[in-house]
Amino acid sequence: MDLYGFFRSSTSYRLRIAMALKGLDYRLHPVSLPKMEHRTADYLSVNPQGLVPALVVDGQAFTQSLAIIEYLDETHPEPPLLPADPAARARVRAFAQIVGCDIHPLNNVRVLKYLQTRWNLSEQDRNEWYGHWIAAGFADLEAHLGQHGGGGRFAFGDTPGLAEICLVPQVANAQRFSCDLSAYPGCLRVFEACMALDAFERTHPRHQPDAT
Ligand SMILES: N[C@@H](CCC(=O)N[C@@H](CS)C(=O)NCC(=O)O)C(=O)O
Repeated sequence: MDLYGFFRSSTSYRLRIAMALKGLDYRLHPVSLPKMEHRTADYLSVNPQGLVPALVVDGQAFTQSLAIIEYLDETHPEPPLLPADPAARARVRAFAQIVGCDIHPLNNVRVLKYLQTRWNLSEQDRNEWYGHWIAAGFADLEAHLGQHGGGGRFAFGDTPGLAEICLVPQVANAQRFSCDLSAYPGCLRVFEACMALDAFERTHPRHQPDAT
């Protein structure tokens, strides 16, 4: 398999964790976002959306991290990334989608850039925007954990899966922007439990070959 990603991209980190949990190897093709390599003709031929990550399996390109992760879960079912019970699956997916649909798109590189270039936001204003959506999103994650979490070692039980795959990169990203996450102790507890595992630690941006 060929993984196209960027070390600092949280959606690429999601995919790295999922593949590590499943013990899947891949050839890495670094795509630098600062160098705009995601907009080159070469990369657009892999993912016409011009976003990372993308995964190529036997010549077929897959895009959108959550879709790729569910594809991998279906083609390599062990260990499962979602619980067997449909209601429990819906809770895990809802948690993952708070990150994937409600937090990440508002703070993506192209959105932050647009705010700065089109609307002349200063770096301080941009960081305030970022921090605002982190605070709103993490309050929602914390509430969801409180209502449905169940008190296991991880977010929804004693094994990590899709929820942690989405949470950990978002925490790592918020830390890079120096956001104070102390108001979300449930999320931090799950984050710490994950970072004690090799699959989350060795896939962290700081250990990637393209890290600068
Ligand atoms: N919903 C997509 C989002 C992908 C995405 O936006 N990736 C970011 C990096 S985390 C990116 O490529 N950003 C480039 C840009 O904003 O120009 C997914 O989950 O794969």
